[in-house]
Amino acid sequence: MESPISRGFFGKRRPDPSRVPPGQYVTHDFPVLSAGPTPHVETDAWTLSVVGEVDEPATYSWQELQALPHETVTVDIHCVTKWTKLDTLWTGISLDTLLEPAGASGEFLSISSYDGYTTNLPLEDVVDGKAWIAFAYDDEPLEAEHGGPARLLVPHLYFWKSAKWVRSLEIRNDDEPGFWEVNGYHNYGDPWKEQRYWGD
Ligand SMILES: Nc1nc2c(c(=O)[nH]1)N[C@H]1C(S)=C(S)[C@@H](COP(=O)(O)O)O[C@H]1N2
Ligand SMILES: [Mo]
Repeated sequence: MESPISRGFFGKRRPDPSRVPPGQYVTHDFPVLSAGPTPHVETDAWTLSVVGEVDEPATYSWQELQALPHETVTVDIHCVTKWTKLDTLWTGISLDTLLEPAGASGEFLSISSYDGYTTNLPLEDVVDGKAWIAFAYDDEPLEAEHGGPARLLVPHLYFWKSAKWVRSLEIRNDDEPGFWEVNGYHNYGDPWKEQRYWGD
């Protein structure tokens, strides 16, 4: 029989270093990082638009978004302020589900949020199951301070790319640096390459 002591010991084992990018430490909290105050957007006033270089622009109401197929994923997230949180559980809509019917044809994605925040990504970083519009965290509705009712989730890049309170997805032919990207953060933000700031 396994003793409680060895269980406790193994439970406190250091996290698998192959899952922690260079310069990061593992946290068990969920820190809140916002550039400004939390906007409170009611779901009946909430919409998400898919616009720009698309065949069919679309605006989803909350009910229309909820009617799309949901996915639940467990992913590791990495903030440029050096915390990493392993095995976070999210439910949302894959960006593939929004971008395929729109017929997106540009190279870049520019995201705008209800607080005025913007960020930018290559389109290829949000297709093929790499990004979601997440509305639940740990099986609970996403809290407003973490981006509820819905946020972008792009776990393979630093977490500033995961725009909270997401409002529109604009497909573009040219790259448009967002809020942090014009203020010194790296344009791409790969945590495994430590792309924190301009020139990294
Ligand atoms: N709309 C919006 N999204 C945002 C931000 C913000 O200020 N506004 N901050 C970004 C930054 S810098 C980080 S690290 C994460 C933090 O998400 P959290 O507060 O849920 O931990 O959200 C990102 N998304
Ligand atoms: Mo951040």
